[in-house]
Amino acid sequence: MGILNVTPDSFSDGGLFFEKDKAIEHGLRMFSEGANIIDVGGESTRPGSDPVPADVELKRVLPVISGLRKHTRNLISVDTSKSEVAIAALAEGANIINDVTALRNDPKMLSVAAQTDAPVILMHMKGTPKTMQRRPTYKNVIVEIKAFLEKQIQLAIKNGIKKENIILDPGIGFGKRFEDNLTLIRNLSDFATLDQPILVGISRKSFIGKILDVPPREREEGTLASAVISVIQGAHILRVHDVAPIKRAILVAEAILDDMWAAGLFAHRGEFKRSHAN
Ligand code: 7PJ
Repeated sequence: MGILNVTPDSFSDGGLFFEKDKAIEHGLRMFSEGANIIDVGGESTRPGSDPVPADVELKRVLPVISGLRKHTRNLISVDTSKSEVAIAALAEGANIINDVTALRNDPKMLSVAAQTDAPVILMHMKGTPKTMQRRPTYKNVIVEIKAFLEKQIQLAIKNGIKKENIILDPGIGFGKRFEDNLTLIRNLSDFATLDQPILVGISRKSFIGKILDVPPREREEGTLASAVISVIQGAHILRVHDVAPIKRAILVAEAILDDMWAAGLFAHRGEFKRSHAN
C-alpha cells in the first residue's frame, strides 16, 4: 500500500503532493513501482495534529481519487474516519476504507461499511492524534491491542460488516511508547489468531528516527528492516512511502521465506497462507 498524503502538514511528506496533479502523478508512479493499493488521505494524523472539517478533507481527496480512477483499475483506499468522506470517496471510485479510529470516530461509519460492502481497515489508537503521545502506557501491549481489535471485529460483524471485509492494524506510533512499537513488530505473529489479514504502517515512523537519530526523509533503510521483519512475522499489507525499494526487498524476502514456510518454519504464516491463498 503506497501512501498518498494530500495534506499541507503530514509529518514526512506534508505539502509535497498537495497539488492535485502532482498527487495523481505520484499515486500512478507508486502503482507502476508495484503498489497494489494507494491510500489517499486528506487529514494528517501525526502526533499533536488537529482534525480538519469534512468539507476540507473532501476538497483534498475527491479530485485525487477520481483522477486516479480515470487512469487505473487498481485498488484505492481512503484514509478517513468520517462517514461523509468515506461515502463520497467510494462514489468516486475508492474501494477500501482506512479508518484509524477503527469505526469509533463516527457512528455512521459502521453502516457505511456494511452497506457499501467495502473492506475496512480497523486500526488501534490510544487517544486521539492530538493526545495520543501524552504518556501512553500498557501493562501488556499485545494483549490489550488484541482485545481491542477483537472487540471492534465483533462490533463490526454485529453491524453487518462481513468478516472477510475486515483488515486489522496494530497502529504503530499511535499512542505507543518506543518499546511498544518494537514489541508490536517483533510479536506481530500473535495477531494471527484473530484470523484476519494484518496491515502494518512502519514507514519512516519515529521509532526508526529514535534508533538512528535521523529525520523522516532519511528513514528508508530503517523502514526496509522493519518491513522485512513485519513480513516474516506475518504482515499481509505494508503501508509505505517508498514503494520501489520496499517492493524489491519484500519480493526477495518472500522468495527466501517461501522455502522456509514450506519446510514448516514460521508456522503462523504458513497456516494463514494455506487457508487464505488466492
Ligand atoms: C497509519 C495510517 C498506519 C493505517 C497513518 C503516517 C501517519 N493508517 N495512517 N495504519 N499511519 N491503517 O503516515 O505515518 O499505521 S498516518
